[in-house]
Amino acid sequence: KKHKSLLIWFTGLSGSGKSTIADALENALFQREIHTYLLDGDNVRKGLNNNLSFSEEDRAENIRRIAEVAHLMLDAGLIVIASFISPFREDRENAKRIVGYTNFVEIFVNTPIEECERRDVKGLYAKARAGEIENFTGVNAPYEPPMAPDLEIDTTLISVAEAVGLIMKFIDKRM
Ligand code: GGZ
Repeated sequence: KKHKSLLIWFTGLSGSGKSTIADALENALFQREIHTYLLDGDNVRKGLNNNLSFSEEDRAENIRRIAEVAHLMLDAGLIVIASFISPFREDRENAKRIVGYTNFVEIFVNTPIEECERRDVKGLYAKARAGEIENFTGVNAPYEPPMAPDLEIDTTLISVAEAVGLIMKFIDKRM
């Protein structure tokens, strides 16, 4: 069945679980034979945006380019999933403007920083606390939470499967 293109945008701290949920969501959509593309740090910061740092200016440019690429993918009829810390409200608003407000779904993965830091999958929080990483979000760089996200998920309270269920229910109404 025909569906509307959407950009499903995950924002939250490093280690919050954004990419885990984004991966599971992509699988759920694949099961329904919906064509998706997942944009994340692994495929964007290593390629298109490999000249960008984590300064405020470069994060703004990171998000701007991602939104422009997503806009092209929406033209192609895809459901685009984006998983980026995207800590600045202004940058997220810019992304919404670029793709069109009605095409944008904002999901705030609001896992407490204590839990993100406890997980520390890549050891980055420890390095940041030791002063070895500058501008690390949540440690020595800010995170501005969304004021009115479409959905808010705390991975200490619900499972990945439950999170995907909530998102599927929400986007069903928007597709
Ligand atoms: C935040 C950093 C930093 C700094 C490297 N601050 O857990 P990860 O490793 O895999 O996810 C983080 C990723 C964040 O890139 P984004 O493109 O999502 O950031 S933004 O939207 O703010 O532009 C982390 C790693 O890159 N990383 N240095 N200083 N995260």
